[in-house]
Amino acid sequence: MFRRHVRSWACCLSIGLMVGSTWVMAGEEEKLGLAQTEQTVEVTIKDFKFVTKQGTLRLGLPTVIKVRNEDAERHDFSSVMFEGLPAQIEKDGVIVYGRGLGGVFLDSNRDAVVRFDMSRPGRHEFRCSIHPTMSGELLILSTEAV
Ligand SMILES: [Cu+2]
Repeated sequence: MFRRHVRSWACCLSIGLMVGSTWVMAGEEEKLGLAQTEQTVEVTIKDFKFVTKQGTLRLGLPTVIKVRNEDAERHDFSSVMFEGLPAQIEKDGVIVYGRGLGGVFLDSNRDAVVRFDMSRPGRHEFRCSIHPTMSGELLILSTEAV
């Protein structure tokens, strides 16, 4: 009687685990689906500082950097991370394409969007060329590290 009870409990448990693992697999698929789309970084310039909001950035995926200058002062978002890569910078309704774009100047309360495919993993510094003390960085993971 007791043994039978234990067995049915174990049976329930294994069904629970099966259902659980199916759910996890569905979650993984969803994650892969999301990975196909753009990954976004938000950079806000405030009080002569870069404030960066980034999730996990993966190699080779379309990356969108949204930069906003909330200072009264003019700033610049520049980096060698775009060097040699095709990039697109959108500002004031104008889109500039090119390889070797160095960055973008931003007047007070203006924003810009930079799009590119990151092809080098690691830490990538960006800075303001007008104010050399201003700098920030993005961390790009290689797919193997995830
Ligand atoms: Cu600046």
